[in-house]
Amino acid sequence: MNKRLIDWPTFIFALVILFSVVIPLTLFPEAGAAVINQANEFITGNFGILYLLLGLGALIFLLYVSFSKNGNIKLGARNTKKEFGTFSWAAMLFSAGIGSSILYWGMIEWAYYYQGPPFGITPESEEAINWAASYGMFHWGPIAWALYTLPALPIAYFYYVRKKPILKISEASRPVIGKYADGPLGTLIDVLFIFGLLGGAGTTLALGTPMIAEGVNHVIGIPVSLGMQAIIMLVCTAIFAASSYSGINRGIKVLSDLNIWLVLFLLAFVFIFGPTLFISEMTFTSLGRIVNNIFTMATWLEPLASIPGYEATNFPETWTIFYWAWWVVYAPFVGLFVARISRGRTIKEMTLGTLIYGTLGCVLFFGILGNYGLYLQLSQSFDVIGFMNEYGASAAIIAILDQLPISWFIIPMFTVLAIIFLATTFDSASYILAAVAQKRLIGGEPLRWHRIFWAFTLMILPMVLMFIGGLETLQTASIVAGFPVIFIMILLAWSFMRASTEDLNKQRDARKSNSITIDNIDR
Ligand code: NM2
Repeated sequence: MNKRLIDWPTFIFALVILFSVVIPLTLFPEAGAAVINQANEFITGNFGILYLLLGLGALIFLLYVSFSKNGNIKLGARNTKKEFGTFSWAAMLFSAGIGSSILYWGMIEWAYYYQGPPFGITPESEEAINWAASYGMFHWGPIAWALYTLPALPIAYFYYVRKKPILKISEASRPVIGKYADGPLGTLIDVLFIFGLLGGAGTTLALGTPMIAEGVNHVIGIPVSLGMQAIIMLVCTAIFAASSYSGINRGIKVLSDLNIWLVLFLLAFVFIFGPTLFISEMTFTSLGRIVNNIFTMATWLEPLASIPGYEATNFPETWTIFYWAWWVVYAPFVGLFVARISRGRTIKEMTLGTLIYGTLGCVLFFGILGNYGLYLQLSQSFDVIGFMNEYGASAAIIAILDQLPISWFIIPMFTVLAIIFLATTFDSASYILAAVAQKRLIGGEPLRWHRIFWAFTLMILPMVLMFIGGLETLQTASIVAGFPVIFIMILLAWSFMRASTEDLNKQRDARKSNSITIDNIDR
């Protein structure tokens, strides 16, 4: 155990912030929840525009970079082979960035839009149905994936091109903040990122645990209780801690591959045994609707809401802004992780690969799982909405699955899949948290005990909140915890452009004067 490798200021500061949230929330749960809710409303009500600008800006920026000279830069020396084949790469990327929440929202998001559609449309009308089938895909589509991809650029660049064995957000900001990366500003950046990720993980667990609990209840009949949910959290933690401990080339990779195979089976099953024609047509039509309306959806802030007397839907705050905030808190982590697994690819391959595979994966979930539920509702085979409004979303998800043939097999499989999905996000998250709270890596990996430490730390906040009955407060934890991350994102984009353009210019000058060139520019 090499304690000198730990970045103590970052490590301690992050824990201090975590406990300064956990302790007051434990002592004063109601007042704490009220403060958090007010902060959420304040941020989404006043700064929503920042999130939407960031989302759209990130997509445009990435498309620009991919097709510019900077996009041809190879991550590694000219002859470096890709460290992972494309299947494993895409599987790891998807499994890291997407957790159990896609099973939750993929199945049920349409039901919320159907009852509370955007743009002042009448609830449960035909227009509402069309938007209900499209909006989920949009919230998990190219803009969301652009938020994920943006931080990967500077991080991968410094790690493989400038060959710094450090996986830290502060390190990736160095071209802009210079020597301050080593001082308190650098620590602050890393701590804010860690705090954001803990918030994002809280949102994930607050949604995922009750759903897994409903699945377990359905399979073995144990009623959903606090104790049972706590055991579920602990089992999940044990799984992802073990996977993180065994590292990227073993646990994390094996679990990600397994995850993708299982999920492909589930999706294929629902597609074939569900209403295949309806699913295909609705998915295709929704994609067209999104392409047609992407700017409208990506910029809709319901400005009239600030006019007194206007009956606001709050759709942008509740959905698009909340979603972008949630993607943003995860983004530096996914960026760090994507960077770590992308050795041997070019910036363009990494960027377009993430955008395309990520979006496609999410389209499959929403297209197949979501439209299956929608079909049940519209064909009146099962009243999903009625069931959801009475028993809650988690129970409705399991009830939808119960309509499938051999549901005695599908529901346990779905439950196990949710656990694996959660584990494959949290194993990489604890791996990356350990990397960030370390001064440097040994053999490309953070210390093992350190990974385990963060695995359990990820669980502290949700566990505490669950016992004081605040799991709902945590569902929006991403928003407050993630606000500062918006600025870190901008810093990261700037940093990448500055460093890579500087290096490209140096190379061009070196060519002109026939002196040495940089090794890593592939052409
Ligand atoms: N995102 C993709 O809970 C999860 O599935 C992890 C969630 C940010 C909405 C990520």
